[in-house]
Amino acid sequence: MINATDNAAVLTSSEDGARCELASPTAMPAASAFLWNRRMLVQVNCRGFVVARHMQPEPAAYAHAPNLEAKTFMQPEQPFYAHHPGRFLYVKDEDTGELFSAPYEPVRASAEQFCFSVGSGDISWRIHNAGLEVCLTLRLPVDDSVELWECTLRNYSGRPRRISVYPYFPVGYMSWMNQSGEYRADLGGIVCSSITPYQKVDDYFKNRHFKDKTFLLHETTPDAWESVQSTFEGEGGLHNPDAVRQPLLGGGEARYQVPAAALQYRVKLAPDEKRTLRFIFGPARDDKEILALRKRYLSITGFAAAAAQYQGYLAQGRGCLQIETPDRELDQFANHWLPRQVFYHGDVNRLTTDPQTRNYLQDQLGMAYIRPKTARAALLRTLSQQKPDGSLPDGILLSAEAELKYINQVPHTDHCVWLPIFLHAYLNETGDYALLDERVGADGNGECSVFERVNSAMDWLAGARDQRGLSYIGQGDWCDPMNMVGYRGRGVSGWLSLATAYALQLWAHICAQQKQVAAEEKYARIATEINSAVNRHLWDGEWFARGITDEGRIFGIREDREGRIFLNPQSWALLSGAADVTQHESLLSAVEQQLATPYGPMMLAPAYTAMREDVGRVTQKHPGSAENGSVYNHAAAFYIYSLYAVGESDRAWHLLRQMIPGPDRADLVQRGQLPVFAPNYYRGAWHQYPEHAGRSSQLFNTGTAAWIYRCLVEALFGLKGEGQGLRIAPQLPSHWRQARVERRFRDALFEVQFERRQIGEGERSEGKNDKSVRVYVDGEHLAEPLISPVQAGRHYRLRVLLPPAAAHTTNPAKNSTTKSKQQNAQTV
Ligand code: CEZ
Repeated sequence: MINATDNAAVLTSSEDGARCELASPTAMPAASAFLWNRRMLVQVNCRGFVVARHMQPEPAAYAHAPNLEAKTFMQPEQPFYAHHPGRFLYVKDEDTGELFSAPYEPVRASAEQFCFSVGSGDISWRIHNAGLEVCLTLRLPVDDSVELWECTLRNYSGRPRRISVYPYFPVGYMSWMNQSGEYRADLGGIVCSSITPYQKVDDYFKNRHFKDKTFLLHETTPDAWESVQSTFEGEGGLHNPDAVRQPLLGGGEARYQVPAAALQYRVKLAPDEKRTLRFIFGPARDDKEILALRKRYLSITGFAAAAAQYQGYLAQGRGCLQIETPDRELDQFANHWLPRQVFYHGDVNRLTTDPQTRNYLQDQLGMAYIRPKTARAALLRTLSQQKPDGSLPDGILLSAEAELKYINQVPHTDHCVWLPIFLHAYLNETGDYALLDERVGADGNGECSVFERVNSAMDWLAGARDQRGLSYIGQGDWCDPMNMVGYRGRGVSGWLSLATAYALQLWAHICAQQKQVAAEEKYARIATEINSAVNRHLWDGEWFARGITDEGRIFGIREDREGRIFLNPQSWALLSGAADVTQHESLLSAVEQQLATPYGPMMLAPAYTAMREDVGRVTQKHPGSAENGSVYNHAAAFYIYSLYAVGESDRAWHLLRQMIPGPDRADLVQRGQLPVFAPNYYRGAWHQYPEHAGRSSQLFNTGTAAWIYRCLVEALFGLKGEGQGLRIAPQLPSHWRQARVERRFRDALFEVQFERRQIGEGERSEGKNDKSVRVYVDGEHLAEPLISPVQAGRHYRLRVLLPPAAAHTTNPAKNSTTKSKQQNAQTV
């Protein structure tokens, strides 16, 4: 057992930050990492449990639970249980009968050394147990649904060993209609077959091309095998299965029984001898496909080629920023993990076929910094699905067969808002104003330019308001489960009103650049009207309310015992300018007093503890989870972005830093997450349930990634595109003395050295309060901190001198979090 107060590091990272290593399977038992490719996604936890989906074209499992599983989207805080799908390797000493399993489940024998090692392109373990080292590595190829597993055993016990090694890959309850499993010598492994259950004739025609087989193929022929799950497990249970207590697995065939893929290798290892085994595991339609995969991958050269290709794939997602700052953990997160997460979202759209429109546009906003041509195509695709009235559908269909599912069958009112928000980022990053002239056809409303389509989306937004001038919420806005504020058609959203004002302002700005003066004036005027309406109806004295229900009740206000203050209206009031300077001060302090936690700001507080039928499903979620008062990182990212927008650099930095787990042990253990992605939330309800606050959802699907990347590029380091140039307006935290950054921008490279001027330097000539940033390009001082035009292919060397920090400035994050984190430390 590892204790949270133990000083030994639970987590280490490689020098360059590209690997993150966890030294215990129990300190953070749900800690996970993920790999994906264009066809599949695997989330692997440190103990060996796995959630995997492949696309056919809808997401489907190929290793199942032992009971009938409901089809659902990726869920937060996935519970694990003994028979949860996973990938395991039992190791038995033939002489002593001693048994352990790698990585940790199902035997749970404590190892002399445990290391869960996560790289950008692989997930590995190194286990030392009973004089044996077991290394397991999982990789994916770029373009097939198949897991590539390599297992190396080494005898470091100093004596000859006789062991049996059993890869055990449970396949689970495949189908109530038809399932089986058998060893296939001709294919070289265990193949489990099934028929996806259905009842409607139509479904037969949809399903008949499904990959209903699950295979585990070996490179080296095993000594024995078993494909009946219950025979393998027997009465001993998964932690001590009957089958491994026998000299040899029994070779059983599953005939309408729950199948499993278990192999046995009897191995003799001399001292220091090593043995490597390779396997592939995945779904397939038929034998032919299984054989083809075997041929393509199942060899040392096949694995090596796939690994190299995968690294090439990941290199496309390396992002536009490399940083070297006084904060090593931030560097690692920003250089390796965050752009990887942005690329995952943008390249495969969270492996959905009907991404929510707002998610799609925000994920593609992130892609503007990574691979802008993908972002461009996504905008065109979105507009090609615009409705004749100018509104956008709830999800964007990515293929002809795709259908709107789950939440996309519930009408939400905010989708159009994300168009100018996307365009603002995209146009700044690329300068690709020609996009606005592209012609786009859409069903039922002919062909017109992007510019015209966005105009009509803005007109729709401007029109979808009540007599007070506030935006209708319908069955939800950005907050999906806020479904009952306005379901009777009258309720309005404070957040959406502000977001509409902000979107219209951004669009008015683009209209101005396009010399569309009338449009500019119109949208700017409506934005001002909305800001006034919000002030008139929703300013509660210290902060902005969240909305007004169908019955005319204002909520998110002082009188509310629960859901008293919401974060989103405050952030977007800063962005839209609805908050004047006094309101700005007041709402920041309200947020700090009521929403701050050591893990970031909560999305609302106090969390609801009972259903409010005039607010909706959000109030039914467990207090402190998801939208009901967690540290919902997407909302935290909006807030951080808005703080930067109003120049609150230190506050913004403090919250941005809180989003990354660690580096101190108590914080890592409390969050239970590796700093290899931003999760959609950390548990909130900090005042109600402090012992659970901070716990990560482990869900890496989140709009957070794009926004935080944007904050780093454009705000923290202030290397922001504008018209034909790059503007330099950094907002480094005041305790940083220097930083070094490489920024790729429109095919040019900027090597930037930031240095903070000392107090005294330049004081005489420019006065003590000189807050200006001085920029030198290749040694020459720039009168204005703007490089324009930017020459493609050029390597610019920039020296950026920042104004001196005020004498009292300290590191706010370190000071304010440490105490609370210690109070909150848990022993595990
Ligand atoms: O989904 C996210 C959505 O994908 O919730 C966000 C929303 O802005 C994103 O578009 C805030 O509501 O339906 C539910 O109750 C779920 O909680 C979803 O709202 C949530 C998923 O957990 C994320 O995958």
